[in-house]
This record gives sequence, C-alpha cells and structure tokens, in this order.
Amino acid sequence: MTAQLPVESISKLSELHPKPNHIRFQYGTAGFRTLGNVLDSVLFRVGILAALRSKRLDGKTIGVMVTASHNPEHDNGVKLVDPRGEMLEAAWEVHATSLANAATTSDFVEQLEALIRSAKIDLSKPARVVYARDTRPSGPALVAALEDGFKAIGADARNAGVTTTPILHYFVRSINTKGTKNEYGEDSEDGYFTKLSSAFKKLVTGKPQLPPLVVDCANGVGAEGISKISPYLGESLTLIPHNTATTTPGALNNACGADYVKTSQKLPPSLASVLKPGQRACSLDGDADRLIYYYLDDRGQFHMLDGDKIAALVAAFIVELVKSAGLEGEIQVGVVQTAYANGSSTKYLAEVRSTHLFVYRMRDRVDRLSSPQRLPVRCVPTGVKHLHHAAEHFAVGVYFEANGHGTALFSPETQEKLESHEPTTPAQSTALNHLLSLTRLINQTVGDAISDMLLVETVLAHKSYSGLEWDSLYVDLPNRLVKVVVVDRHAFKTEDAERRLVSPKGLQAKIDDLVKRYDGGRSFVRPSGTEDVVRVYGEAVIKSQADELAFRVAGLVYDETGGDPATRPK
Ligand code: G16
Repeated sequence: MTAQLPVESISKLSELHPKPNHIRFQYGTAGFRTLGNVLDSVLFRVGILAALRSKRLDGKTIGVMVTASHNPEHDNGVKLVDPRGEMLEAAWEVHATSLANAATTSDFVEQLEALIRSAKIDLSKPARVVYARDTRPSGPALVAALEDGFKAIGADARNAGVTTTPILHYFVRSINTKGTKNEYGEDSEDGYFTKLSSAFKKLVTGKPQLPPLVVDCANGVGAEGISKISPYLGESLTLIPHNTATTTPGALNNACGADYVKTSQKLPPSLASVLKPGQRACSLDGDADRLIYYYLDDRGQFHMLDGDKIAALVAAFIVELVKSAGLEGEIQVGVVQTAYANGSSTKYLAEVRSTHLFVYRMRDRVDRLSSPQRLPVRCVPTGVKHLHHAAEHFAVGVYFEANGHGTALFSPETQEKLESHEPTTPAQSTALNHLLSLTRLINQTVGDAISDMLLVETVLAHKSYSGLEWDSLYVDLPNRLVKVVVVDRHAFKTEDAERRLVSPKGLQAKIDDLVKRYDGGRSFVRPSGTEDVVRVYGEAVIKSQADELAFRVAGLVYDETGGDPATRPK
C-alpha cells in the first residue's frame, strides 16, 4: 500500500496553530519575516513543508532556520535551507507562500495534497530535517510550533539549538555529504570551529601577528560564535567581543550590528570609547551572516569597509594566488554584485583586474568598464540566493552585497584542479596550499560573518594592510540608503532586476528627472523583502548631493504613497 499523508494528525495539530485572518504572509528575500508574535501558524506549516521537501529529495536533510537576522528584536522569521546548504529553490518559495496563506486547516490539507500530486512526492521516503534558532525572545515558542509540524507529519528532526544561520547552513551540507567524496565537514559546532580555525592558522603561519580585532556582536547569536571560536584560534588572532548582551531585552541589533553601521554609516555608539585611532573593528548582524569592517583614522574620523570593500580585497587576493600557483588562465575568478554596489568598487574591479577578473552585476555602466573578455552582464535582484547562483557560473565566484553579506565559491572542477595540480616551484606550492586552505576557511554554503572575518584577517595579514591601506584600494562614491515607511510596500513593483519602478505609475519618471540634476547621480527604489519598508539608494560625486538625492527620492516615494507624517524622511 502506498504511504498516505497523515491527515488526521496534521489536522489535529493544525487546529492548535490557526492562521491569523488579517495577515498575508510572503516568503521574501530570506524566508518569512514579520512580527514574531504572528508567525505561529507559519512555523507549524513550514515544519510540514520542510519534511515534504526532504521526501521529494529522497530523504536528504533540509535545514530550517528561525531568525529575523538584521531586523529589530520583535520581528522573527523562518527560512528553509536546501541540501547543499543553499537557499530554498525558488519554485518552492511559491509553495511556502501559498501554504502559509491557506485560511483554514482543511484548505491547508487540500493544498498539501495538491502539492504532493503536482511535485510527485513519494510519501514513503524518509523526511529528515535539522533546525536551529537565533537568540530572539520569540524563538522558543516558534520552535515549538515548528516541532508540532514535524510531529504532525512524522519527520526525523534534529534540533541544532541556538546557533548562527551560517552554522546551520554548514550543518545541512555536512550532514548530506557525510561519507561521500565531497564530505564538507563534521556536522557539529566543534567540527565547524576546528575546520575554520585550522585553515586560518595554516594561512597566517609565518605572517606578522595582527593587532587584536574589536568585534561588535550586535547583541545576537554571533556573540556565542565569537566566544566559542576564540579558544580554537588561540594566539593566531585575538578577538575583543562587544555588544554580547544576548539576554538583555531590546538590545539585539539596537544601535549596533552590521545593518546599523552600514545604514547609518556610523560607529556603534557603544564602541565610541572603545575604538582607538588606527584600530580596526567589525560588526556582525543578529544571526552572524553579515559583516562590515571599519576603523578610525588619526583624527578619529570613522571609515567604513563594507561588502564591496571586502569583495575587492578578497577577489584581488584570490586572483594573485591563482597567478602565483601557476593556474592563471585555467581558473577564472569572477565577482557578483548588485545595484547597491558602489560605483567605484565596480570600476576598481573591472579596470584594475580586468584581465583575470570578471565583474558580473546589474548596471549598464559595467558594459563599458569591463574587460572585452568579460562574461555577459546579467541582472540579478537583491538577495543572497540570486548572487549565489550567479557566482556558481565562475571557477571561483566571489559575491558580496554592499551590506556585508557574501562569500566565495570554488566550483567542483576548481576544487579538483587545486587538489591535482602539480606545482613546479616552491612559490607555486605555497600559493596552491593557500588556495586549498581558503576552500576550507570559507563557508561556501552562504555568507558567514565569522568565516568572512577570518578571510579578511587572512588577507590583511598577507598584505600587511591596516584598515587605512585596505580602504585606499579605491575611494567610495558618496552614497546614502534611506528606508521609507509606506502604507503598502507591495504597491511598489520593479522591473529590470529591480533597477526601475513600474508601479506606482509615473514615479520612475519623477526619479529620472531628479537623478539628472546630480553629478554622477544614481538612485533606485525597491520594496524590501525582509522589512515593512521601501528602500531608496542614492549615489553622487559629492556627499551632500548623495544625501540630498536619496532624501529627495525618498520624499517622492513618501508623497506618492502617503503615510504617517511622523515617518516622512527628512
Ligand atoms: C537578507 C538577505 C540579503 C539581503 C537582505 C536585505 O539578509 O539574505 O541577501 O540583502 O536580507 O534584503 P531586503 O533589502 O530585501 O530587505 P539578512 O542578513 O537580513 O538575512
């Protein structure tokens, strides 16, 4: 007899997790994300969906992460992780959204049955899931709802406890590759910290010791990651953690963390008396998947080293190693960016490194800047999932969003090439070993603040760069990010990979008119997929003009859609 959906147990438990009537849920940029106290039904249903996804993939382990990452503490969210540790396949995001919005238990069950038929899910296959949460106060109740979902469908679910998002992604790939030739690592925190720290130690052996690094942990789960990895790193790197108050109500991501630093372009106030001129520091976000560096110059002035600066540093380093290993021409390094990337970073990557490095981003300007050998420019919308897939087209694909979310991917062919290449000189052998260590240091499943931090520290140690020298690679074009609270952000629709607005009607023409008035002006507007806001980006040659452009576009957005006068951008 073929296996059946356990309708009775699903229905019974579903009644304990009713969908609130007034809310429409959406699987957005990084899963479902909204106020933590309305997500109970979503978590229950995601538990069942994760199990079905696993059955569909022949019992491979699927990850479920309960987090709202950079969002305020009262928000929460959930996202699914596919077997190689990457984000959920786009087609299943649609299933997730429809299941989350089924009005009643019977609608929900009906939709599940339809999905099982259309996706040809064999219910006799095992369902395996691994799940974790960040430190948000709403986490435990939401995890209980998720567990009810697992129970309802009979999934074999492993609780990975409280950990960072990238560690959960690492677990998923490690579990699914166990015992294969592509074994990714040991599926435990110890396995993760050992893998990263041993690669790091190999990479910095013989290099001058870097001064201690101040780490702003955003009062989130990254604080635990930083304190756990420190003993593994030993003397190779001293970390000075700050903003580690994971149990203080209201502290998470509040006036600290990567998003605060990137958006406000300021030092977290809590570090004002900590950071000394010349000292470098970095901020993680609430679930430790983003990283932003910064330093104070001699005059105590703040300088930010964002995702674009990390991409430039890392990509140039990998290109150099590839060349030194004697693999130039055999391994193509590429960089993926989005519209948020600073114009100067694209120029730096495209012009300075043009013969070995390909820039893959969504701006027409790149067509003129990139080398004649560049790959065709393809537009990718915001979101790690889009960048990740684009980066997979390269032998080594480096992708970073300006907000500090990113990683580098070594294709399976590149990995094999590195393992089988026979160096002909000691210098080639050293560079080759460094490349192999990088493949272990970098969390290739998703952006990972801890792994990225060690990657940056590696390059700084190799180059003997301080923050100032790194910052001098290129000068950022002044830019400003503004969030606008509107009545309905879903009224904002974009085209051309989010570069242009098609709705509200007429707004794009007004933006175009405004942009023309600014030297080097560029601006775009898109609805956030993680917060209930519309994002506005402005860039211009002069700082005051970039600010003015962004705020004037934000004003247009606001006037078009109305809202609370108290929230009008100033
Ligand atoms: C998530 C995504 C990122 C994206 C960010 C903001 O980051 O993983 O790729 O850049 O949201 O997206 P949006 O502008 O649509 O709100 P995180 O760190 O919040 O998980």
